[in-house]
Amino acid sequence: MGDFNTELEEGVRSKSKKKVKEPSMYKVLLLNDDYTTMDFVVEVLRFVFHKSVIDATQIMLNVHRNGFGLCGIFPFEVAETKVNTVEALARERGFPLKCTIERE
Ligand code: TYC
Repeated sequence: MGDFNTELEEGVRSKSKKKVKEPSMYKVLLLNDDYTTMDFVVEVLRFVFHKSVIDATQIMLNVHRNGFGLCGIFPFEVAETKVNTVEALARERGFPLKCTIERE
């Protein structure tokens, strides 16, 4: 029964459909500091956020000039994992680089 759209199920499905919400999405923002190197920030944007060199450089400069910049928008757990990965990589290299999560 499950996958077939019988008349009986259709009623049930349309009623329950309204309750199913898309997961909330979260922005991952990178924060500026005076110590992390520009090269390291570009590497992080390339490897953690899969940005091209051109996009990664643009985002890094945006953060450097404006204090913060958008790396991407993800479901909460993905956003949280990316923040943890960025901060762990930065710690390993002795950089104070920080990210935050903001609900979209
Ligand atoms: N402001 C840093 C510097 O001048 C570069 C930098 C850019 C640091 C972006 C963090 O998220 C950042 N070396």
